Amino acid sequence: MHYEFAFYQVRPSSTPSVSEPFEIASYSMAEDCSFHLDDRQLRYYYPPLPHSDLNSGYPDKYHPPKAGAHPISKVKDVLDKKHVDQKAELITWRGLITKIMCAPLYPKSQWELKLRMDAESGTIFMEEGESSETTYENQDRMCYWGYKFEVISTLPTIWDACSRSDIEERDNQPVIPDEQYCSIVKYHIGRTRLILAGEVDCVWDSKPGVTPDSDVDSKVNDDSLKSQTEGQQEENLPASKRRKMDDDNDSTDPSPTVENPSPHYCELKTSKKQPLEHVGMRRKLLKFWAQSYLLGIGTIVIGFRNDDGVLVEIKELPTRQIPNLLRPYAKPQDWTANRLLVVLEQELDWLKKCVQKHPPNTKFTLQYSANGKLILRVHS
Ligand code: UBG
Ligand code: MG
Ligand code: MG
Repeated sequence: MHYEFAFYQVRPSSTPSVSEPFEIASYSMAEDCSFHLDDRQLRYYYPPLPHSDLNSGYPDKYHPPKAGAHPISKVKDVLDKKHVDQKAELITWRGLITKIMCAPLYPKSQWELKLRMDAESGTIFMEEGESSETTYENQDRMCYWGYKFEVISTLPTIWDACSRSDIEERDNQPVIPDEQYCSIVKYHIGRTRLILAGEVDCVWDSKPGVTPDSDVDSKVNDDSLKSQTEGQQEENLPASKRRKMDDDNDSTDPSPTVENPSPHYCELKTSKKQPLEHVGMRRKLLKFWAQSYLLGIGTIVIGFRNDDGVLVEIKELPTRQIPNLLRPYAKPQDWTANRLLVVLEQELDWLKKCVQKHPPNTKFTLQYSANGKLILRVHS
């Protein structure tokens, strides 16, 4: 049995109401793939040297990603450990909602996601299914360029607290994509209440509530999810972090009294520079916008490179400006930010309606395979 959602059948509609994504928790993942309930992997933006060569250190200093797609149960574990309220209709990775939202932009792509509704909470969990990502020529090196840009554009703490070598030796640092800092946000898109988790490359200025001292403390304390009990974890945390966890204990909804860090975050991207008249460039910028918009990230920094992987320009853009930037170039048939949001609202409504027709814990796969349709397959 299956259900279909066709993009060409999406009814024109006004842009859905979307609340501000509010961070309810954050965590770090270390190179050994252990999860930590702190900000040890949080990085700070500081522009790289102009004309940096993104090939530098390849392959000697490259530790290629080995974690694989992360199960969504990791996010549930973090929220459980932090005693954060998990009331939501859908809990998933930000990257998967980006995939669903941007599917009409990439009619030739193919992917598969797995869904299941939890019997107790009624929440739908969605995670990566069978990967059918096709590889392309030079892919490993081009992925490296992206990761390398992140290393040469960030610092381990705010600039004031950095040593001269922290700043000047960035080009000699190893490139370890499995080290990640992740933010978990809660908000609604149209009629759907979501919790999304995603990787955040760095903060643009500073993260509210994190001082250089508390940052250093958290790097010393090891409150790994893997190796410690919850009580031990809280004891090990610096006072500033314990207070934050107590706040989380009490929260049923994001607290309006704590400043939301999300708008302070910054996404780093690399791209070959092409004019905005070029449809591929407009599509890419729209995908950059969607990925950051979904996690409430305030700024996107794009390192434009030439064909040889040398930076030619760095562009710092407020996320919300990207749709305006694209507007003068849009052709009538183009998908726009607003149209993608309309599609996403209806996709989410459709998904919820279909899943709720079946008993909890029924397994589903959501497939996209180059036919302008999403297909939700029901497995008994
Ligand atoms: P997205 O999709 O918004 O991407 C955010 C960032 O996650 C990207 O930054 C990449 O740095 C990383 N990422 C996304 N997709 C992949 C990928 N296919 N391979 C490697 N990195 C990726 N994360 C790891 O840390 N190590 C892995 O080995 C790894 N393998 C993955 C394999 C597959 C098939 C998929 C679908 C994802 C994989 N991921 C891996 C990503 C994680 O499962 C998870 O999605 C991520 O931790 C955070 O989720 P989102 O932020 O929602 O992911 O966009 O600047 O290139 P950038
Ligand atoms: Mg990244
Ligand atoms: Mg990035």
